[in-house]
Formats: sequence, structure tokens, C-alpha cells
Amino acid sequence: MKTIQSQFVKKVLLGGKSLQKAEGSAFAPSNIALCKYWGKRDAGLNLPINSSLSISLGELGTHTQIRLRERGDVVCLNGVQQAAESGFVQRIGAFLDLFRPVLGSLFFEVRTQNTIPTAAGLASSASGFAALVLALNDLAGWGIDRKQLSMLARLGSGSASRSVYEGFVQWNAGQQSDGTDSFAERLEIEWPELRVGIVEVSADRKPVGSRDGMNRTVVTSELYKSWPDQARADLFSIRSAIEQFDFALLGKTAERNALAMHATMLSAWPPLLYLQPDSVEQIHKVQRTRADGLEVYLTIDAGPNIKLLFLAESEREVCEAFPGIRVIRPFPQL
Ligand code: 2P0
Repeated sequence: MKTIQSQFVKKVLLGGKSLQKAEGSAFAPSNIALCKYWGKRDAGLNLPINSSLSISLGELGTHTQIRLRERGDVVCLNGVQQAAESGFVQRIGAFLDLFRPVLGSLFFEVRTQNTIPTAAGLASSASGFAALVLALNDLAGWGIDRKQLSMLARLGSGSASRSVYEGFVQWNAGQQSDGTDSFAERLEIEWPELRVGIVEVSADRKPVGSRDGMNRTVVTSELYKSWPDQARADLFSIRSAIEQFDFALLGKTAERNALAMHATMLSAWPPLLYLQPDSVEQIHKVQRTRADGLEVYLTIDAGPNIKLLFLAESEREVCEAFPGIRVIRPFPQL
């Protein structure tokens, strides 16, 4: 698998400059998919079965600095050096292995800080790998474009391919087996009134990670057979909704897409039930609140936490209905 990935990295970097600085640094935002990525067609190159579309979370994400070292990797997370044998360091080390030959360095020091509260249950692998690739690019001065950076981030984590951009982002699944047409692109549309609210249900580590969960679903779930068509239709509707600022269509489609993804998980074997009793209670509450006339929708990833979608005009009422939620403005500059 490593050889295939290393060859892919060389292909993407072909023609890229290599002017190393002493240190590279970058920020990448976290993202939440409105049309989910669920299932791989190629695990080696991390190629998805379906295209997906996300919204980046503004200033919530990961800051990363990287330097070359003579001996041994050092990885710090939020100011604390991590044990070499930890899963976190191993995963970063395996990713850096792809870049050691092209950078002519054997070892790195990586310092990474998340502005995402760990308890919020927002994936940090997306912003983490995106920030790492952007910091490597800053260090090496490859001078490659976002599309190429997205493909490199994809090798670390699929959802990281979307985190190299702000705003609305579409990750095109692509069709080619060499992975060169599977990258994310930014939609040149801003929707300043859009809000995301995090309803924290549990900060516990989930028993089955997304990667294993999606692989199990693809292999064992009968319902997964309908997922690629569902995702294609939902992506089309969500794009139209964004282009027309049709919030009801956006919210309805995103909610249905997330619940359909959970249906494929539930029909896997052994079944995957990421929702906790309180998640289900919150889903009912969102649907009741909407029936009472407040325009609020939800989306859920491979975990128990609920993410609300609403507009600025409803922010006060949504905060009253869901006390303690964290509100995110995906377009903070506006
Ligand atoms: C998404 N998720 O589109 C979907 C929805 C979780 C549910 O992308 O194996 O950590 O590293 O490519 O990106 C989480 O999966 O998986 C994810 P890998 P990743 O946001």
C-alpha cells in the first residue's frame, strides 16, 4: 500500500519546486459534510465511492508547524509531546514516510494545535492532515495548487481533502484508478447567514472508527447498495440549494443524507450504532422544533453528536431551544 501511495505523491509533486525553509506552518479548518463520504473504492489511494460536499468551520481547525530534524520524529499535540508508540504519532509518522524521500529528510518535528474543542466531537483528522500537508508545502515550497494539495491530504484521511479550503467544498470522487481525478474544489459561493450548532451528546471515544465503520458497511450492508445513487441525488439537490440560497432544501437534504448513511451502518454486520439514547432524543427534538415552526435541521457524522443547521435569523430561538450549544459561523469574515 505504501509503495502505491509513495508513487502517487511523486506523481502529484512532479514539477513542484523544492526550496526548503527552516520551518513550515499552516492552518486548516475542520469541516462538516452536508452530503457524506461513506465508502471507499480503493483503500490504498483513499478513493471514495461517492462524491461529497462539506462546509468548512471557519476558525475551528488545526494549526501546524513543521521542521526538519536530524534524529527521531517529535510530535506535539496542543503543547504536549506525544508518546512515540501512540496511535496518533504512528499515523502521522506513516503519512510523513510518504514525504521523507522527496524532502531528503529522515525526521520531522511536528507541532499541532487544535482550535476545535476535543469534547465537541468534531473530527480533527480532516483539519489535521490538511494542515500537515499545507505546512509541508510551506516548508518545501513546492508551489503546487490547492487541487494537488487536496489529493495529498486525501492520502492521510479522505475528509482532509476537503479541509484545504474554506467555505463550501465538493470532493469529486473521480473515476480513474490512479486517483488523479479525485480531489476537492471550492464552490465560489458564500452564505454568511448560515450557522452550524453543535449539540454535544458524548465526548467518549467511539468504539469503531470511521475507517473501519465504512469498510464494514461497504462489505456487509445490504442497504449500502442504494447509497451511491442516494448520495448522487443528494449532492445534486444540495448544490442547487446552495446556488439558490434555498435553506429548506439544503437542510432537508442534508438531514436525509445523514440519516440514510446511518441506515446503511445499522444494516451492517455486526451492526454499527453510533447514536446514543440522547442522540435519538435530540433528533426527535429537532423534528418537533421544526414542526413547531422553527427552521432547524440536523446532520450527524459517525458518532453520537448532533450538528444543527440554521440561519442567523433563527439563532436566538435555536439557542433557547437547545441551551448550551456551540454556534459556528462558517463565514466568519462577513
Ligand atoms: C464525512 N466521515 O464525509 C464522513 C461522514 C464520517 C461520516 O469522512 O478512512 O476519517 O481517513 O478516509 O475521512 C470520516 O472518515 O476516513 C468521514 P478515512 P475519514 O465527513
